[in-house]
Amino acid sequence: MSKKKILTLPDPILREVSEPVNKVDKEIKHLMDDMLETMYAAPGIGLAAVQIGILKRVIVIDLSKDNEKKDPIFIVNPKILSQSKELVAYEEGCLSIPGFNHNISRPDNIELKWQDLKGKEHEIKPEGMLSICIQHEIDHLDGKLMVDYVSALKRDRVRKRLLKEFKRK
Ligand code: GNR
Ligand code: NI
Repeated sequence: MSKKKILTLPDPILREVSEPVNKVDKEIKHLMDDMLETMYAAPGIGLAAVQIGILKRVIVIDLSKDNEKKDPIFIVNPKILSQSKELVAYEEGCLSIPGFNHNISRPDNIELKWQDLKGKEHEIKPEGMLSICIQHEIDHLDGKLMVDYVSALKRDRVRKRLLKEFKRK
């Protein structure tokens, strides 16, 4: 396993649409190991492959608390099958937009299918934080970011701040 650099706005790679995975092979498992290590080190509760520069539809999530046993979830090729009209708001953060936290409204209930590490298909109705986190990560796979949900004013403000930091690197 190795820790990778997390890309931040305005890196244009974050706006690309990720490609489906054909086969969950060794390379994908290796990628997921790197993603998990990078996410734990950040620390974060979810990470999409694009955030370390790999344009594949792969997500890792771990919602376990600090004092609990680690409980990673590996998600390949997620597809939302249905979503409720009712929305729920939650204050989200994103490792690719450091220092920006915002209340984001998303469908309260979704139905989703995905493949696990063995390529086996699952269908679930995630609830609560898991649902929010999966939707946040699927947005990454489609090149979408939290800033797309906020007012133009707030978006400009964070864009300017991050552009300055980006240029300094
Ligand atoms: O670590 C993260 N926390 C978080 C909090 C609320 C909603 C979504 C998230 S995901 C985020 C990590 C990240 O940027 N994943 O893409
Ligand atoms: Ni994010």
